[in-house]
Amino acid sequence: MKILVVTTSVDAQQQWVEPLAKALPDVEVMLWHRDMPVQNADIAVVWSPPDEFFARERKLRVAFNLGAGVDGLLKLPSLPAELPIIRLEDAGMAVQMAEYAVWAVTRASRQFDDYVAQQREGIWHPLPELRRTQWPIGVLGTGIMGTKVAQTLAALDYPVAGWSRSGKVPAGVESFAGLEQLPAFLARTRVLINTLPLTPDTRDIMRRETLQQLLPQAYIVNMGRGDHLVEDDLLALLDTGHVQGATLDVFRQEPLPAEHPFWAHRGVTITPHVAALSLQQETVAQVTDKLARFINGEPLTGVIARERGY
Ligand code: NDP
Ligand code: OXD
Repeated sequence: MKILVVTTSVDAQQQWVEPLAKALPDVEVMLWHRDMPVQNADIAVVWSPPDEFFARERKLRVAFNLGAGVDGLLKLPSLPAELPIIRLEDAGMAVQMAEYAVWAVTRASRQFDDYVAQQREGIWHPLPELRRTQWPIGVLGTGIMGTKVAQTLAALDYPVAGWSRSGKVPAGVESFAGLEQLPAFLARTRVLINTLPLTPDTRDIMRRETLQQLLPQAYIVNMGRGDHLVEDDLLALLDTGHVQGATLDVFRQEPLPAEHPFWAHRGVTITPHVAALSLQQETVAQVTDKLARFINGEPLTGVIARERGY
């Protein structure tokens, strides 16, 4: 049995190949290189692989994704239609997403950004108290990531709602389901936090028409994918003041181009796609466990439903 690891990480050998080889002593684990001959590998462990990899390795039985989102994988033309794709489920990422959301929300609602600005000016000036009812939060996508985000913010007593296809939300979070309930969800939301997967149904979901339906002085937090947000529409709504600010981790083009207006915009905070990192120990443990189940023909979770795209 042979595993090929394909990632964009510079230290993939140490980060993924060596720990996987240690955890799976009976399996050959190798780092894939463009210039190596075809390996006829059985298993792929990937993050952002090039299309060429799937064009060349035609004997694969399964591909494990080293992340939660599989949009980058599913768009590859050479990815075989029947190849089972298994994604990471949580693996230590959900708590990081929740942390990121708390950071973004409290900077705006508790005015921590304003205090940083005041410090720079040497100003000692307590600002008015926070009324949580003035900061209703709406979480787009209440899967593994969105559930943790919604639960964490609800535990801080913000009014929180979640929007998904099924309407499944954790206790204490208001539920909205499907496109028909999207307008009502947006109309009660001031802080919109995106944790959706990128699919044909969710692409561009945050655009002028939807963002305009948010409460005034809205705030946007995007941790899903860059293609969920129409960036020019956000910039236009920041200019009108309908949106007061945004914290963005993901972008239509990554790395964000040097000339992009987000870099210098006062209302925008950016991070380089790090809201949640794939943690080595948790990821290797999960991939190893799922691999053993796959080999033994046992049921396993995290299998992508190709027709719905997540
Ligand atoms: P899940 O599959 O567990 O959850 C997806 C959620 O989105 C579900 O609630 C699902 O609804 C909902 N959803 C999907 N399509 C639609 C739709 N058309 N309309 C309404 N709701 C929809 O995924 P995860 O929570 O594990 O991950 C979500 C995404 O977070 C990833 O795909 C990735 O893009 C992003 N991510 C970003 C990271 C970062 O560092 N920035 C790190 C990790 C993940 P239902 O429950 O009804 O199926
Ligand atoms: C993921 C990511 O999808 O890191 O896991 O974006």
